[in-house]
Amino acid sequence: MDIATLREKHPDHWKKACTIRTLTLDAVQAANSGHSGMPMGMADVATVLFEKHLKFDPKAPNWPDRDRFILSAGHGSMLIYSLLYLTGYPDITLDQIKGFRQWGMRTAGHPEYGHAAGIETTTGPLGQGIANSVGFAIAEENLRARLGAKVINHHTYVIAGDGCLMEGISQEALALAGKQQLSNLIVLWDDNGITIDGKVSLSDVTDQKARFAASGWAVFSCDGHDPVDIDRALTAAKAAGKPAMIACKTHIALGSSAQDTSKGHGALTDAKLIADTKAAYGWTSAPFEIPADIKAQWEAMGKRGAATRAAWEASVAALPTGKRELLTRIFSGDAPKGLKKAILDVKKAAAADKPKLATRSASEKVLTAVNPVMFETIGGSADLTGSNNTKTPDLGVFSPDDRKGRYIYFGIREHGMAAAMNGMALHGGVRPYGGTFMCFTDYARGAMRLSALMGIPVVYVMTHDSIGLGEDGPTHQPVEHLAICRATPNTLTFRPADLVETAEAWELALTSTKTPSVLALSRQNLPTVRTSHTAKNLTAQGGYVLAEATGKRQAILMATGSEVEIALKARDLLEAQGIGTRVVSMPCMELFAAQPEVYRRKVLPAGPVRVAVEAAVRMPWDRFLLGERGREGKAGFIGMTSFGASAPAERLYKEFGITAENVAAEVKSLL
Ligand SMILES: Cc1ncc(C[n+]2csc(CCOP(=O)(O)OP(=O)(O)O)c2C)c(N)n1
Ligand SMILES: [Mg+2]
Repeated sequence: MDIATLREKHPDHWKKACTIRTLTLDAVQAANSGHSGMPMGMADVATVLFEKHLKFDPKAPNWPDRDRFILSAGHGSMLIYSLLYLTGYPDITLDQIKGFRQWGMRTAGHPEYGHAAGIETTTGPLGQGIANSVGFAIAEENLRARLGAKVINHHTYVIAGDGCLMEGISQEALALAGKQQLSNLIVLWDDNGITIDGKVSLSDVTDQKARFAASGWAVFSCDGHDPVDIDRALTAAKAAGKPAMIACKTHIALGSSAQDTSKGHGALTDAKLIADTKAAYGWTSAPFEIPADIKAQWEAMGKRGAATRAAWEASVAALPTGKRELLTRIFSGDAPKGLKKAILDVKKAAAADKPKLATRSASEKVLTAVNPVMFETIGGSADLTGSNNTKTPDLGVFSPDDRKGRYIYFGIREHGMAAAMNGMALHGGVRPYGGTFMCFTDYARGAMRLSALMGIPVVYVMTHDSIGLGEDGPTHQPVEHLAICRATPNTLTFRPADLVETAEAWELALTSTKTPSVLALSRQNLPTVRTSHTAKNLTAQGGYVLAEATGKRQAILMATGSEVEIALKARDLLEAQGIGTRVVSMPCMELFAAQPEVYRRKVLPAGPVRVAVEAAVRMPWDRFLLGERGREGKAGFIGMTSFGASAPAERLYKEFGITAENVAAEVKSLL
């Protein structure tokens, strides 16, 4: 539908949609950067969605049963900022719009979770939002089944662009959603045929509608500027009984001289272009000004959900106390009372039985104890369930036949799994964990980085954490992955040495509220090194003295995970030669670095030779070898300097020199 027809046939709608367009033009011009074209193109779709379909209440932006609105095409951030401002979300004021993209403002270049209520997830890296949405929809389905439709029953709406659909992660996400028949998930595709380099056809001939249909979706189309047609498609999509995709045919940068070109994708700042565009809209207000009657219509939209929300609150108030308290607790992120005891019991039994166990199996033991007492855990794996040991007997399997199931077969989709877990954590009420091989953190990295940036407590169960996995060879043996995880801000990377440390790491991961955790777990069996029980969680200190030197302390060995055993053996060798040697277990460098100086000094005093041993690259260790009172001439590292190789683990440790003998020799050469 062209502008003249729209203005004539739907004058009220037109004015509302143009508020988004003109606010976008004004904010981008003021910031002298940003993306004008996408909000200008999708303004009609967004207006109809908020006016007729979205269940929301700006006065209670975190209402658990609200519909979720996800702007996967995050570059069009002015679309969501306009919507939040216009409908009355308190965090986004007109000053925030005027301060678009400036220091300290909530209106960042791309929408950031935590900046303003109403922003459900951080988007900008294309494809992430649509992949998050699958997790949102899974959480909704699961909680609806387990808590009842009076408590949880809402939709997840996504606006995604050509870029989101081109990204590989979109295929992982939509295949998972199609299999799971997530009928409350609706994707609105901004089908404008344009990306940054030019026409989509420069690089893509995919029939997107056929692709979605092939993956189990219902597919619809609409004229993305005609409010009646948009409403019709949304109504049909909601009734589809499957996840639904609506191809919304739109014009990028509608009404400007840049319309339908890649120039329209970015910042339209030229004064004449903006004036001409506003003239084409019939818009006469000053920059950032909205005629009172139009603003009133937007505010009325913002009030539409208040009664529904009040009714929801009444039905929650009428729940039995236990269920109401459960609902409050799971959405608060607080761990249940039973967790502490479950962990303590595992630790106590481990110290007594001293099992020889791979830490991936240790992790399974912990989960077997924890899942029955944690309503909110949802586990899964990217087709490595038997290797990652993530499935425990009581979970059931989430599927269209069993919505109460708490285990998800994610398929071979590491990136999609990680992004879906982000979505689940953001939805709230569930606490996701999921596994793959440590080496394939690379495949999940885009979403893992966003867990950290958003500050959400997703747990990554990464098994087969070194050359110790053996015969699968260097394609599967991580060497640089611990370094990358440790280099990522706001990420806790745990590499526990035995069942006790694994239980402690899980306790920390499951009580974290703002930080994701990576558990790096061994394939191979490891002895119990924490043989005397302590109620205190020593892993919470990040590093601690596991074995003290007898006599004068001349050396400190630091190690994690499977190499703690090697460090302890090296200590025996050194002590036998009269060289007093302390062993520090360092299951979490980030937590150790966060300890007070007095504690760190106690664990790593100046003076003794320091040798770190870890079957991975040296990089993260320099902080504790050279820093923290260390000295270059007295510091050594035993680990990997190359990729691994295919052979039994024992042989690999020998060939790559990660042995107790070599650790002892390194100490002696430094003394
Ligand atoms: C993963 C990722 N790669 C590249 C970019 C840079 N980028 C931002 S928008 C964009 C083009 C997206 O095209 P489309 O989704 O069609 O948006 P439109 O131009 O229609 O607004 C690109 C390449 C990005 N944000 N994320
Ligand atoms: Mg496009």
